[in-house]
Amino acid sequence: MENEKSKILIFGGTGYIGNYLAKASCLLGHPTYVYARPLTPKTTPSKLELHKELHSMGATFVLGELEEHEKIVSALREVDIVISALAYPQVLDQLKIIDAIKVAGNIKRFLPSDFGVEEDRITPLPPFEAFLDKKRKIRRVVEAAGIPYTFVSANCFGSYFLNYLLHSHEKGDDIAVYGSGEAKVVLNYEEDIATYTIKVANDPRTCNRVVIYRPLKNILSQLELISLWEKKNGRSFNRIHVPEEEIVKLSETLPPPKDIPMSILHSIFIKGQTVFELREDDMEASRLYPDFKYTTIDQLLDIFLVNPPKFAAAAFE
Ligand code: NAP
Ligand code: EMF
Repeated sequence: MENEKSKILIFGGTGYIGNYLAKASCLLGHPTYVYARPLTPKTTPSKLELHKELHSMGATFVLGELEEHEKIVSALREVDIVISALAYPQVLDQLKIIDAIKVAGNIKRFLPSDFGVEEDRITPLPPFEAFLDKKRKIRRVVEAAGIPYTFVSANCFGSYFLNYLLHSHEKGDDIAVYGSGEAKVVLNYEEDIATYTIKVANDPRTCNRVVIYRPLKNILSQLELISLWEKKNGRSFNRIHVPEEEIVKLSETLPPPKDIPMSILHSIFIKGQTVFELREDDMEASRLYPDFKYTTIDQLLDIFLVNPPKFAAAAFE
C-alpha cells in the first residue's frame, strides 16, 4: 500500500499546459483522471485527437461541466491529488472545485491553476495585477479551507514564449525587444514544468508550500536569447527595441483583455519580475530534484530549430 502510486485528477487536462500534465502523470505511472467537458459536434479535431491520445496513454476521462457538483465530488472520491490547469477565464470557477474538495474530504493535495509568475511576490501594472488578484484569491480560499496545497510558480512556458519572442524571424530579420532587453527572465520547457508539477504534487516536503521553477540554466535576458538564436541559425536579426513607455501606454489604452499581455510583457521582460531574490527557505524545483535532467534553454532552442511546428502557441484568452 505504501508504495502505491497516488491517483491524480486533472481539470483542464486537455488544455495547453494541462495536456503536458496529464501525459506526465501517465508516464510517471499515476492512475490519471481527466475532468473535461463533454465532446460536442463543435469539438475541434485536435481536441478529439488529444482525448484519444490521453485515453491511449491510460487516462480515464470524467466528462462533465464545472457546475456539476455531485459529479465532481464523486470523481474526487476516487483520487488522492487534484491539479487544476483551467484557463484564465475559469480561475474563479475553481471555487466550485474547492467546495467539492471540502465535501469529498479525502483530497491529500490540491494545486490550483497558477503556473506563471509568483503572484504573491510581485506587483505588476494594473491589468496583470487584476489578473493575478483572482489567482491570489483562490490561494487564500484554499488556505482558509485547510486544504493541503502546493502553489507552483512555473514562470514562462518555454516553447510558448520562444514562439512569441522569436517567431517574427520567419517573416523577416526583425525581432522585437521589450525595453533594453537586459532584464533576466525564466523560460522552462512545458514537458519539464509538467514533470516537476507531478513530482511536487506527491512530495511531502512541498505540502502547504510554494515551489518556484527556476533552474539556473533557464535564466537569461532577451538579448542573450536572441544572440543564442542567431548563432544556431547562422544569421543575424535586427533588434527593434520597444520602449518601456510604449508598453506602459498600450497597457493603459488597449481595451481589455488586450491590455493584459502588454502588462505581462512589462512585468516579465522590462521589470524582470520572474527573477526576484530567492530566500534561504524558498523551494526551487531543480534544487528539490537535482537528479532530474531538465531541458536547458540552449537545448530547447535546438528542438525549436529542428521542429518549429511543435511550438504553436496557445492564444491569449
Ligand atoms: P487553456 O489551454 O486555454 O485551457 C485549459 C482548459 O480550461 C481547457 O482545456 C478547458 O478544459 C478549460 N476551459 C476552457 N474554457 C472553459 C469553459 N468555458 N468552461 C469550462 N472549462 C473551460 O489553458 P492554459 O493556457 O494551459 O492555461 C492554464 C494556466 O496556465 C492558467 O493559469 C494560465 O494563466 C497559465 N499560463 C501560463 C503561461 C506561462 O507562460 N507561464 C502561459 C499560458 C498560460 P476542457 O476543454 O478539457 O473541458
Ligand atoms: O500570453 C501571455 O503573455 C503574452 C505576453 C500570457 C499567458 C501568459 C502568462 C504568463 C505568466 O507568467 C509567465 C500568464 C500568466 C502568467 O503568470
